[in-house]
Amino acid sequence: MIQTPAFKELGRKEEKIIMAKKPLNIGMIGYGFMGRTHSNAYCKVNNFFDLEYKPVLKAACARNAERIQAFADNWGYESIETDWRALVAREDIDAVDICTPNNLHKEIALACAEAGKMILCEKPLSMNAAEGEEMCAAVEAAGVPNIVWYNYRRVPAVTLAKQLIDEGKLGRIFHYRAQFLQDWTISTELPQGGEGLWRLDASVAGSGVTGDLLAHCIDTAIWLNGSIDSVSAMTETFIKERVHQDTGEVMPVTIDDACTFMGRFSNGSLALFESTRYARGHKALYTLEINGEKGSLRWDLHDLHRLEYFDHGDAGAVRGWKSIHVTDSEHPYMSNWWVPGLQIGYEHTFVHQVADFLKSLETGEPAGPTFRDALETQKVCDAVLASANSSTWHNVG
Ligand code: SOE
Repeated sequence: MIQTPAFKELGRKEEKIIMAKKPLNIGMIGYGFMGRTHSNAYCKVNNFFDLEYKPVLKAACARNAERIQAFADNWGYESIETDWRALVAREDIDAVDICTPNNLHKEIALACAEAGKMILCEKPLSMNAAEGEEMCAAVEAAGVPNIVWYNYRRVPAVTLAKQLIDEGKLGRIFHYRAQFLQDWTISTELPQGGEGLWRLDASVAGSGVTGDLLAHCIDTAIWLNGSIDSVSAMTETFIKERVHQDTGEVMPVTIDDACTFMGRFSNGSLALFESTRYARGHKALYTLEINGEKGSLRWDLHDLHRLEYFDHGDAGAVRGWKSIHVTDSEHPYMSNWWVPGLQIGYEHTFVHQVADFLKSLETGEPAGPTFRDALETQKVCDAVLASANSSTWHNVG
């Protein structure tokens, strides 16, 4: 263990706050984009949410000592490790945040469960459902709190959609439509695999857009509209070969660049989902629309603080789509932030997830999505890929 200067400089004021709360010692494995969003959330959560627990940034871990030290210094982690096994073995770590590429999730999660550590795992849960089953069995046998970072559930507008649906405002649901569109892999010059590009290597990521983007859409959909029973999918790999960063050789691309599927939910409604990294002009356009007997809802990540709502119960002359600016103190999570009318953004969804996770430690009521919830999403992803491979309908399960 190497102590970072940031910890040594910790002011007396912060020490007092830590002592007044129950510390939850975090061990972070990974330092990429998600390592940053999660670290930011741990730092902010107690400033805005009244909770018994306070995350303490105990250790950050990655193989490259210089880079993980820089990451640790930036976020205020007390120490670093260069071997994740050493981090998991440490007695001063309560909860491990798995922010590694997907092919390491299972091994680390199993070790954490065995060591009795809580786990906050980056999405998708695993490479496939078989791995996810093992992970669920391990955390459930060990009885350790666990959660997966499907953050979009906690955009206040999406949480409001959940409330409206649960209140029966849409009535019987007929259609659920979702898209996640990006355009960052269109260039044929882009290599695959290795640092920063492991999402393009199926042996590390498990799949392409299905596990990376559609998984978000599926998690939200199951949460809002219940389970998906069967799917019919197609995938495409538009660029068939790319240089692999690790070997320098041109190799076949084995991920799905685009995936579209239709399906049936258990409640009888129809699903239509699309994700791609080839939608020129779109960077992270996650949209969803739900149509019910009494009303419809529509949400768009590029305008994330708005929820569009059509209420068929409105008087005919004024009936129409309304755009709810989800910034009022009565809206989900918003009373913890600024004053009505002032919006929040992407990073706050991670703060909400940490807040809910810490609350769940107080109440003993698990915060979702647990590993078991995320396994449902994994099963749908598996069925989607199997369906695309066989060009036939597949049941989920
Ligand atoms: C991929 O580009 C990515 O960063 C995903 O991995 C995230 O889960 C998604 O939220 C944004 O896009």
